[in-house]
Amino acid sequence: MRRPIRIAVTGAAGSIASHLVFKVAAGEMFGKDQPVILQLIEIPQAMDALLGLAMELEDCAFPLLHTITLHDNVEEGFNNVHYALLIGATPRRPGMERKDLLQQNAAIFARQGKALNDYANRDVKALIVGNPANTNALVAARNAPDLSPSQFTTLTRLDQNRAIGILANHTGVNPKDIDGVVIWGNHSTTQFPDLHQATLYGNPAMPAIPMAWYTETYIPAIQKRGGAILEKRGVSSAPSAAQAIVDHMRDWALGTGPGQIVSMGIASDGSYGIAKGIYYSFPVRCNYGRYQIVQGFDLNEFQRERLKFTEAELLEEKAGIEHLLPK
Ligand code: NAX
Repeated sequence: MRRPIRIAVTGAAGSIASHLVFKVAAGEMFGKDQPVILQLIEIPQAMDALLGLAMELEDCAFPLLHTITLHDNVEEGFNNVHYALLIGATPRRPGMERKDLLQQNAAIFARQGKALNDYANRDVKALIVGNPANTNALVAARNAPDLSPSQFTTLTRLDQNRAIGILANHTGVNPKDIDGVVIWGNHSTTQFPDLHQATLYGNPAMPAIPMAWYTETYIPAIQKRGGAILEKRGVSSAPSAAQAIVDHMRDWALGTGPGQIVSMGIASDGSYGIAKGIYYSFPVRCNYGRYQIVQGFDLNEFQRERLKFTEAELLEEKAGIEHLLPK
């Protein structure tokens, strides 16, 4: 049996984490032979709910669940963690301006970045899910000077899974026979779900898809899917978000399949002309715990415009919290 790995989860009593922790404890994220220690973190007011969740985890008697620890602060909760899933964030409340939301979350993620820097394992891999995820990741990474910006990533796998699921339904192709679907940019309504490199059974997808359906129905449907689910269910996406987090971390830690392309929000290195440093979703492949941007796509005008549009939003978000970033 392997040695247990330590996984921190913030917002652990919230909707997404309440689905996620059972999947992690069942071995869906890191494999059926990898014991896990769950370090669950909440705000002080939610500690009772967190204790209840921990009791349910215990009641599953998962063989891979080595230990559960509960924390009301990240400084303790991040101690020695190998993986950190940063899900908790301040939600947008009625009447709250977007800039207030950015600033309140910047304060939370600055503290979390510092805590990872000071207490986590030196090789920690962090995934930021709490919104605005891409800008929260920038804040966290900039507050962790002893870690590499590449140790921080953001979730666009839910957008990618949505893009594949809806395409599969429309074409009748099984999701496993669809590859090369890319989400570029911000996890927001400006994201660009790109099918230009996508394949169905290994053949280019674009010739099989009417352009009007792609631009007028498909792209907006992916961009606004979160809102559509909220409207129907009255609660925001949680089981699908938990599945996407499992997919993202599993691929990052254990590697993508042969030739497979996935989308991850990562610190831009300037690839495809995107401003360096912002957390932007790119097509990547993962191997041995590292990821690499897939290079060499020959982007047309339509694609380039959309890449720039979502980049502009991220630059604007960054400008809104720039004064809070350490120099
Ligand atoms: P919930 O409101 O159900 O849960 C959030 C939990 O976080 C609460 O229990 C709260 O007490 C806790 N929390 C708040 N601040 C905290 C802090 N500083 N430290 C520790 N815990 C804290 O939200 P849920 O539906 O679980 O969504 C969580 C976040 O994910 C939201 O910000 C949401 O917008 C974001 N999402 C991001 C997605 C992505 O693809 N990047 C998709 C799903 C989701 O919408």
